[in-house]
Amino acid sequence: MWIGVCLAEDSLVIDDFENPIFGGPEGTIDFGSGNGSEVKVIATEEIKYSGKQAIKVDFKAKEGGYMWVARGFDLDASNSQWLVNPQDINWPDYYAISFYMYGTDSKADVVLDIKDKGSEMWRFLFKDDFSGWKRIICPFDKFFSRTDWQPDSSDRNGILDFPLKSYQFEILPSAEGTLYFDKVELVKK
Ligand SMILES: [Ca+2]
Ligand SMILES: [Ca+2]
Repeated sequence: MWIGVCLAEDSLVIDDFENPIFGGPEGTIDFGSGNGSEVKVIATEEIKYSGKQAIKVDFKAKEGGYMWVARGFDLDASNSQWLVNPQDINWPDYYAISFYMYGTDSKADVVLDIKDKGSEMWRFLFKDDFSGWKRIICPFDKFFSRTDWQPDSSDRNGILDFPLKSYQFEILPSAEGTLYFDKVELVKK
């Protein structure tokens, strides 16, 4: 039977963590920490949302410390690119970036930062206040330019300039535990 309905794709998958996951200069994921905080990232097949695997992030976020888990372009880990080149994305079609997080209801403050074309860092704040997988949708107009830190090369112009270059997850102090992330998408208007 012919069904005359064609559902338009409402999301573009930009990352699914299906490749080997490792850090370092040749890494496929850019992660690190300082001032007493710790973070470790591995791939896991046991808890995943889509495909064969997700990333498992073990962390200790200490007061005064910092940590990050990043994927994208122009990062220190040279093989951490998304599935899609940012230059090939028609950014005006999308209003949000989304991802899946496996929460533990720890009440920890978690952030998604995005780095814009001018290397300005923009932040979206949320809480680990649920258990299991949940899609977190982060509209671009809900991000704010970070005032606590910016890269030296940042244009700091207060404008979210596209194309974006990278995104990163961070867990804010004080918190300790394990979170899983999977399937990062851009969401159509
Ligand atoms: Ca996956
Ligand atoms: Ca900017």
